[in-house]
Amino acid sequence: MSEPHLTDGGPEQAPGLDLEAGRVLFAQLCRFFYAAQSIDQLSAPLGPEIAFAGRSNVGKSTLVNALTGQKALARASGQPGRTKQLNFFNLGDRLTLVDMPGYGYAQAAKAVKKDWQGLMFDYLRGRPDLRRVVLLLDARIELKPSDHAVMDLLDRAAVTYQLVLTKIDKITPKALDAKRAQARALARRHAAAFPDVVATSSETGAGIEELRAVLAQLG
Ligand SMILES: Nc1nc2c(ncn2[C@@H]2O[C@H](COP(=O)(O)OP(=O)(O)O)[C@@H](O)[C@H]2O)c(=O)[nH]1
Ligand SMILES: [Mg+2]
Repeated sequence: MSEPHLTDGGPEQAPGLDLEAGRVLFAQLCRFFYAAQSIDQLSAPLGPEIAFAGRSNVGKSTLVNALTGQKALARASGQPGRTKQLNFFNLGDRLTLVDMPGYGYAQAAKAVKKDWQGLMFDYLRGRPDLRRVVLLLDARIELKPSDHAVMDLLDRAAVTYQLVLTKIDKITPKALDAKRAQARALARRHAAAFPDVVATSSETGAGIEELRAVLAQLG
């Protein structure tokens, strides 16, 4: 059987997803409550956490803003590689969203190891309340060695992660089909990867409701 034809990032995996639950969760006030630059600055979790990871400039901060409908919540910038800290946001006392530092600015697996060995790996491994890592991949760009290195690291940390494509407004429906199939195949090859892939655009809103609903199941 061939893949069904898709025209946008939305509805394909919608069956069973409670979009209303996602809407209600993300309609709540979300506020920044602290940043950690080292492991000793981490405070005890308030409850379930979802962390957003991905290469610098992939659209992490923009996605957190789109999900919460708060434009200036997580700082989005055109200048990659700036934030080297974990930023914690409290969503209605139900879910903590964690904006992780971008990796692979230098685009080398080696750089990922160096960046992620300390704080990030400690955080990922030692956080029982971390429900899922949302791993963002730019739909326009081929996977880099740094992406593979992070997926391997997440497998080793045994943290469930979910692949989310970003910036799908920048590609054709046909290219998106191919990218989605590629991401699914990739997820199947990784022990800790969740099988579903969500395709999003913070620009058009495609996939945002779906991702809210997916995350609402975890909080
Ligand atoms: N066209 C388009 N641009 C996006 C999208 N998401 C993010 N961007 C742009 O990509 C750049 C990097 O986004 P940012 O959120 O700062 O990336 P981060 O480094 O991963 O936090 C910014 O210029 C954003 O406006 C999207 O869905 N579509
Ligand atoms: Mg950012």
